Amino acid sequence: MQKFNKVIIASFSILLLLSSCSPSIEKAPVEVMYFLLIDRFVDGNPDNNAGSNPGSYEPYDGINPEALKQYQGGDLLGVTKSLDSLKAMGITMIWISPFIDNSNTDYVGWWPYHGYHPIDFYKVDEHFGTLGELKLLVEAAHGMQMKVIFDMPFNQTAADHPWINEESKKNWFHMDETGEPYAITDWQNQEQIERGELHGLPDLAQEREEVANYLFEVSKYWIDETGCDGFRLDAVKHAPISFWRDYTKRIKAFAGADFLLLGEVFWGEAWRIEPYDDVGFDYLFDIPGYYAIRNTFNKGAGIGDFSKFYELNGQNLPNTSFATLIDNHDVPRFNVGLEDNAWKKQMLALGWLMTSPGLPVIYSGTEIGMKGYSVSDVSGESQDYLNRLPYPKNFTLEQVLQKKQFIELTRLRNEHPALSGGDFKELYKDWSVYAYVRTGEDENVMVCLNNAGTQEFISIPFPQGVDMSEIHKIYGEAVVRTEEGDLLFRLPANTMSAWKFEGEISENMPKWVAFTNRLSADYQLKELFYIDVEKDINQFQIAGDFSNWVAGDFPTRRQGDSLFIEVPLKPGSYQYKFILNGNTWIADPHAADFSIDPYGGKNSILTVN
Ligand SMILES: [Ca+2]
Ligand SMILES: [Ca+2]
Ligand SMILES: [Ca+2]
Repeated sequence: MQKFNKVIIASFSILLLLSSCSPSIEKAPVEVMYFLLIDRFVDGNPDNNAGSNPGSYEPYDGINPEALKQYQGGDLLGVTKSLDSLKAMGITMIWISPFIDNSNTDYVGWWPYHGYHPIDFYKVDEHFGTLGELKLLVEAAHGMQMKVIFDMPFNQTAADHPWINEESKKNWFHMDETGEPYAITDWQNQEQIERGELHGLPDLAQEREEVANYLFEVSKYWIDETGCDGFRLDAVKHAPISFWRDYTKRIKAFAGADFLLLGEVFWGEAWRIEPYDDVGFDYLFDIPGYYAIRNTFNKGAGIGDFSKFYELNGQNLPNTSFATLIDNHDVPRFNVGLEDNAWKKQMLALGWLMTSPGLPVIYSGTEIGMKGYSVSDVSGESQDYLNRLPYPKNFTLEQVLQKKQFIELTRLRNEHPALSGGDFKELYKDWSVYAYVRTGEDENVMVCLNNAGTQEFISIPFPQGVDMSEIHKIYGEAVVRTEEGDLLFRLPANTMSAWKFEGEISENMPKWVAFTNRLSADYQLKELFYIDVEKDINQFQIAGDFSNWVAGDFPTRRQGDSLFIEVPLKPGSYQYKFILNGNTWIADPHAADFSIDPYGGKNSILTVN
């Protein structure tokens, strides 16, 4: 069996933290955002694939990654045609990569399929479609109560933007004292970060009034033409804060307070994002949280570190609402480095995203477990394009099933507003298990994450006044049973589960502090076995070398979908079997190891340390 007794053992030291360390939750609409690269998503019109240069298009054959440096055919019409399936997936908001007209040549071998090399801010790129098709997308999305967020790249232009050769536009770009552009070499120097060239691209001087006005007029144009619902602003830390302060104010004044502004300040440390806390964006990306999620759910770091990240976010950025993510187009996909359990781990990370404060942003392909790559997987100068594979035209059976599981998560988020807007309180954390409550207006949702590759078992005391019979599981496979006023959780490996209940939890919360490892010393040697109930099982017994292979008189109980049996065992190695209905001997399906018995069957093996 799995060693889920590990947490129960009295020597285990348990941290109880009941602090409320949530980020600001003032703005908490029930939304799930989906981010897609237009070129990599769905091809709605093959006629535009080559754009104005046939050399720009090279469909990826699944083998040669070099083709990923070129356009793949996705377009705005493809997004519009996919709205039904996005809606069915629980998506309420779509962030599309920049559609603004990009350079018509490659840039050191790379085509600007991603959209971040603008050549005409007032045009739709010919690969992606027409202004009419852009309007159609927004209109169709609105007809389905979905929002569309445009990606605005305002830090730089394409290397061959016509302004480069215009004398009157010379001071629209940042130069050094000698009148030459320069690269960012010191990433601690904010002036360089703002004025140096990113990826060698001409760097706009947003502190100049005419440049700021131009970018504002461009923004107004797209809002006026399309009625879009917001902007995702690219490379925010690479333009002056004074520009953003002014820009956000002007956009809100023009488009209204509800027009969403999401800023990309790509720093992994909360203190470095702090200067942007009150600049006027509705949301900033939670890059510190991204790293925490990656470290904990991909690399196995402890929950304590994980939780600390969020505490720091709250301390450094009290006014910020976060757009949360497990990955995006600029980093390796979440599953890079994970093997067999990649999907389970990803679902766990997404489970956190869907039950924690913030605006969850899902990178296209996540819902079907699209594989990502690290630089070491394929030789190449950048890993970006390897994490931007074209979205599959047809799903495998596995992907169909994965998408169904993903939908269960968005449904959980969308059907329980406490998960978006509720207060966040930690209930319990140890190395691998994290439990918290989201306290909403009408209901409370309790969530338990088990980041261990083994089944774990924890107990949490419940406050007086909460009727435990009214606790309903709304997600996951964990089993809860009550014992002397405590809730005992059996948490399957690498899973999340959630329950809802009513009650005045905020009032009662201080009483929860009484978390103790309440199990007495003799409990230390008890092992808990269980079997999931199948039909026709009415008696569950165990026999092994610890009982001379006689069905022992051990306490059993039924809870939820499982039957439990408790056996006192001293440290050592044991062989055993389960006995069902007094006569059917079977191996423990959850055993960590097995041996062959004298009759050719299987004995389960358990080692108690
Ligand atoms: Ca196309
Ligand atoms: Ca173009
Ligand atoms: Ca800049």
